[in-house]
Amino acid sequence: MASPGVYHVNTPLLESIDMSRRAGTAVYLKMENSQPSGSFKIRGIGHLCQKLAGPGSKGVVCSSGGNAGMATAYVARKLNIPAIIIVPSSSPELVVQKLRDQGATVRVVGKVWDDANTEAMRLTQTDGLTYVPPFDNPLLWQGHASVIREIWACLPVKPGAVVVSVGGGGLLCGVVEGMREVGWGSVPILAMETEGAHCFNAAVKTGRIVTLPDITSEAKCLGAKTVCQRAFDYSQEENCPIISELVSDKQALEAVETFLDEERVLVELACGASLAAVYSGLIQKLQDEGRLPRPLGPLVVIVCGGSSVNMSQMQHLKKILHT
Ligand code: PLV
Repeated sequence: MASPGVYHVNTPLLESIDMSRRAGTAVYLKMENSQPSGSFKIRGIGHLCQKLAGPGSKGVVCSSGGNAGMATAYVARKLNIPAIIIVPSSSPELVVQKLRDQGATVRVVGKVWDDANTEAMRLTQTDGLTYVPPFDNPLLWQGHASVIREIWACLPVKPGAVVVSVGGGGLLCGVVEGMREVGWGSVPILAMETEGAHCFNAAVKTGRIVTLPDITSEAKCLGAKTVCQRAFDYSQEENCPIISELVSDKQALEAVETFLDEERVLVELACGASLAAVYSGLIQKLQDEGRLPRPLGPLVVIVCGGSSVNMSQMQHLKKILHT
């Protein structure tokens, strides 16, 4: 159970023997999939709602690929206030159903998250609802930073690197802030995206923020067309070692399958992008290129989780991605 007024739980940090063997260093998994709303999002959104949406609030509105919506709906239910969640048509039906089960009103607007967000902003202006952004707000980053404080409290040594998935960059910002807080600011962060949902990588490569023309990845929860300014700013700081890497949807899906097989936990494609850093041999490749040290200290993977997955969704993805 979470403490009163706090919505997230302290999740397990598990050492994985199979992943350690593959990575050539100890791999620790921070199991954010076991948060009440199914992902890390509850950390930042719980914190933001506590500050901005008290019990007297008219309600909250959140634009989401799914998981930010799940966290918002969960917190609103606990606060006893209404929640409207706007998702794009690319979010699978199973997410819409889960959001309704949490008591939220769900509206499907537009093709990708950016479209849904325009509608959420409109409702904030017209209906006086509190806007819950999925990734771009300092209160979210402060909340997400708690994931690093928890890891710091139970990991005996400084990690060699930390692996995170990047959508709009909110988790990345929280991780950077948390790492600085605990004195791990020099530890490399491996920022993972899928090809076709690679707004952070595109910005890093181009040297400025760019807006992707479309989201072509199936990892819809990584599907923001533009990364948030702060995440890009961190990538430009000399003392902030962020390595931006991409995997294909196929690699992310294979990672989800291997993780299910070996660790007995089902996560969505957005999380598979991080897991693929280990399963696709990327860690060794970065070591070969001199971008990560060899030997490498313990590798911490934030298992960000996600609710957009079940066995039939897996079968659907296997079919369209030909795995
Ligand atoms: N998902 C957001 C943004 O979608 C959402 O609305 O749920 N891993 C999982 C399982 C996620 O759901 C997300 C974000 C991320 C990673 C990436 O986090 P971010 O957006 O803070 O970089 C469009």
